[in-house]
Amino acid sequence: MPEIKIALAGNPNAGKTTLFNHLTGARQHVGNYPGVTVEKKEGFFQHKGQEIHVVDLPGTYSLTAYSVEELVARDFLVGERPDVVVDVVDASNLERNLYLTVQFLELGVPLVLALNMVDVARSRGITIDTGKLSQLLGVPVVPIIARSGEGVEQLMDTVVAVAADNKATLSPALLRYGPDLDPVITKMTAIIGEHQLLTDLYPPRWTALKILEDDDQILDKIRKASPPLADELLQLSQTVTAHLQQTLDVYPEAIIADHRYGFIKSLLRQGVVTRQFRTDRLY
Ligand code: GDP
Ligand code: K
Ligand code: MG
Repeated sequence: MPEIKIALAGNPNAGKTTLFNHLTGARQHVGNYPGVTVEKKEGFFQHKGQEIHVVDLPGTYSLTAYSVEELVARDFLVGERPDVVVDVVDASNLERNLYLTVQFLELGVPLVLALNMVDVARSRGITIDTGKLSQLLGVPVVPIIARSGEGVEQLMDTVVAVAADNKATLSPALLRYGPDLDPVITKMTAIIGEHQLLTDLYPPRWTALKILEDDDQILDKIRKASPPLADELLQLSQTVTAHLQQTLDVYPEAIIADHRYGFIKSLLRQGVVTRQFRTDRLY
């Protein structure tokens, strides 16, 4: 295969840079993303003869338009289309880290989960069933210890396999957002899909969610593409927002976040995580 391009993404302190350094050694270059002062680290390495170009993305907890790091990360993913996104997840903080994972799934990027810091999780008595987690998320999960390099070879075997498999791309996850939002999301998604609004960049359902989250960057792009459709979509968003404000005193963002956490909680409850009581450390 010609060179493949991968991105390391994940929460701050999940171990992205440790993994990046392990992979690239001295073959790395530090610059900035165009127009912003966010550091961009890129590097090259070979895995079993396959040349790989790797970018260490800024750490983020979400993919909103509220911070420059989050904008840089998502613009890179939709603009540069890496062959594989390696989501570096802190195994000792699984629930919080998966909040970003869910958003990658909704964005429909080709994902491999690097379940990092399994040594830390283990020392806290946490065991994670990676097979089960993989099955429930629908993406490969590979346990690693970035600091020692354990598991990194298996991770790269998986990354190369996913890059070779075009089927892995663009099957965005379908989370439910409850009786208030689901109907309007369906309606907006249909309008966006029918008129192919920003569909070269985002899955229609993702764009609909961003409009409901009042995402300035996406709203601007839609206005530029079609002012009448922007009006129509904003109207739908404003109507449901007013209703939610009146009945529950919340904004759609809060409902969306609640449902993402609900999805993760129910997933983790299905036997993914086992906790062992360490009586030796309690007393
Ligand atoms: P980043 O913010 O995602 O780039 O995270 P870093 O690579 O800077 O890692 C954050 C901290 O976690 C550093 O102190 C690393 O040495 C440590 N770290 C990274 N991976 C592991 C691991 O697998 N096990 C342990 N115990 N520590 C790790
Ligand atoms: K850091
Ligand atoms: Mg880092």
